[in-house]
Amino acid sequence: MQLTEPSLVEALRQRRQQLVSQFPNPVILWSGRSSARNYPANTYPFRANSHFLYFAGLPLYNAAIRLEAGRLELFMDDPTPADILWHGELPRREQVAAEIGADAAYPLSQLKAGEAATIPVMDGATRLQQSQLLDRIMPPANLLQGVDRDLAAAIVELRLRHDEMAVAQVRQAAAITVEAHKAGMAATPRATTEAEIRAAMEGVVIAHNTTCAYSSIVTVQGEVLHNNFYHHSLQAGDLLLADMAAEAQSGWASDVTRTWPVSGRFSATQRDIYEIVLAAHDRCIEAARPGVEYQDLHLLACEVMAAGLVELGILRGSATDLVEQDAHALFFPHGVGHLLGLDVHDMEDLGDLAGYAAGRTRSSRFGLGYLRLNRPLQAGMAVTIEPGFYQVPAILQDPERREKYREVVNWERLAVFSDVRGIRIEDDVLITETGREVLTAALPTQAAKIEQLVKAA
Ligand SMILES: [Mn+2]
Repeated sequence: MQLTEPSLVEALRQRRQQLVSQFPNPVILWSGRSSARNYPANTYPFRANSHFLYFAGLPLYNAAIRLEAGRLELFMDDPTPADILWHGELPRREQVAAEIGADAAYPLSQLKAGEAATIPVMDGATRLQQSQLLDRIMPPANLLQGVDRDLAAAIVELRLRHDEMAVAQVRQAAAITVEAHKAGMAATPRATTEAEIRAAMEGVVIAHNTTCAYSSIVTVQGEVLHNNFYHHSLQAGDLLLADMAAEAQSGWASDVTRTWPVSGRFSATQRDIYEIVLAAHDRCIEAARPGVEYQDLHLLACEVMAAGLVELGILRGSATDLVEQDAHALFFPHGVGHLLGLDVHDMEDLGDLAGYAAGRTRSSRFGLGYLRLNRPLQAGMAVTIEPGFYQVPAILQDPERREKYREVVNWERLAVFSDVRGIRIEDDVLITETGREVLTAALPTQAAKIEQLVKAA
C-alpha cells in the first residue's frame, strides 16, 4: 500500500492516543473473515471491519488488535504452507507489525480477553469467536450495551472528524470515482443496456485495483431508490441515474450520483426538473460550514425543491407551508445525505449513534424520517449532499396521500413531466475550518457539461 505523508505508523499512533483520552480501558478489535457464498471455499470478497481498519490501517484477514494505554498489539497467524500453496506469498506477522507500528505481535491463539471492550463484526463466524473470548453474547453493533457501547461512543467521537491521512484516502477514492462516472457517460452512446454502462464504470474501479464502496445503482428506473438490477435496455428518451463510487484500497469511501440523458440531450421537462435538483444541491453546499445543523441543510433542500416545483406549476402554495406539510417528500422522500468515511454511510453499523447527536432520535414525519444525519457540522467531517426528485408510484398512487395532498399537487401538470422518473445529484463534501470543499468537484454537475460528456464519445 502506497502512503505518503503523514505516515501510516504516525497516523495510527495519534488515533490510539486520542482513543485513550476518550476511552481508557483495553479494547480488542477484530478484522473479520469473508462469508461463504455457496460452500466454504467459495467466498464473498473480504472487507475488513471499519473500526479495525481505523486503528490497524491495513485490511488484514482474520486478525485482531489489542489497544491499551496507547499500546498496539497485533494478533494474527503466519501463513501456513497450505495457505501459500493456494494463495501465494502472504505477509508474515512480523512484517505487518512493523508496517503498522505494533508494539508486539502474537499468534491469534494468544489473544486473551481480560476486561476488554469490543465492537461486533458483521460475519457470524468471527462474531461467535468474539462472544466466546469475551464470554458475553455479541449483539448486532446497533444494540450495544455497557462498555461496548461506551467504546462505540468514543470511536464515534474520533471517526466523526477525519485526520489528514483519512482525507487523503477519501480524495483518492473520489478521484477514481470521478474517472468512473466520466467513463460511464462516455460509454452511453454505444451502450444498449444498463449493464454495459455499469461495466464501463466498474471497469475503472477494477483497473485501479480497488473495489466499489457499495453496490452500484446504474438504472433508467431512477425512482427505485436502491435499484440493483441492470437488465433494462436504454431508450433515447431515458434518463440514466448512476449512484456508484470506489473505495480506496485502505477502505476509505466515496459516494457519487449523476443523472444523464441517454441521448446526450435532456428534454425540456427533464431539464426543468434537473435544474431544481441542482439548485437544491448547490444551495446546500454553499450553506455547509462548521456550526450549521445538517438537518437545516436538509430542510433547505426541501424548501428549494418545493419552491422550484411551485414555479413549474406542479405544487401549489408557499414553499415553507409545503415543506411543513411534507408535500416535498412526495417527490424527495429521502434525506439530503449522510456521513462519509470508512463506510459509505459512515458508522451506520452502530445504528444512529454516529448520525444523530446525543438525545436526538429519528422524526416520525414523512419528510424527515429518512434523514440519516442530524448533528451540527464540524470541521473535518465528510458528508454527502444528494437531493433528488422521483416519481415513485407507491407514493404518488397511494390513495391516502393523493387525498391528503389533493389541493397542493396539480396532477394534470405533473403528467407533463412523465419522462422524469428519477434524478439525483450527489457530491462528497469535506467541512473545513472556514466552510467546505467539494471533494468530487472535478465531475461536472451542470446540465450542459453533462450533455457534452455524454456526447463527446
Ligand atoms: Mn449517498
